[in-house]
Amino acid sequence: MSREPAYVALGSNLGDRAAMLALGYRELAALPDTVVRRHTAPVETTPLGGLDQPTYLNQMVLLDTGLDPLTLLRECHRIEALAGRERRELWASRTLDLDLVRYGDTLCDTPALVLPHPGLRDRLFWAHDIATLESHGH
Ligand code: PH2
Ligand code: MG
Ligand code: MG
Repeated sequence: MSREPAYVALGSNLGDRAAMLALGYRELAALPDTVVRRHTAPVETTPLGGLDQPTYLNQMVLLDTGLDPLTLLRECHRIEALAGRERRELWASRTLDLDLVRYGDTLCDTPALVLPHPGLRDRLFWAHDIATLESHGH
């Protein structure tokens, strides 16, 4: 079965942030037809978006997955809910955020999903994590 490389960014700035990222990682690794190929170490990052909120812990994983992009996105939302994520306002503090940053060479721009993730433009830590994961590819 063919699988695609998918970069998923994990972020948390509420509760036990390290435990939230670990939960996200575990759940992503347990998805059907999916393996984690590589991951970066969690890093502290300054909150973007101009809101006064706690510091984030961010991490990125590289999956090989047979799930299509929308199915993977739906699974990400399910895992966020499992972590007690409440969706209130845009960019509010969150226990766990899972963003699909890149999915193979797929380009798409729909209300449900934009690929690559537009946040790549201003998130240097994402670009850095992708470069790290790519440089160790085999
Ligand atoms: N996510 C946001 C808003 N701001 N800032 C950092 N440092 N890291 C994030 O993951 C992040 C953010 C909305 O998703
Ligand atoms: Mg996000
Ligand atoms: Mg998100």
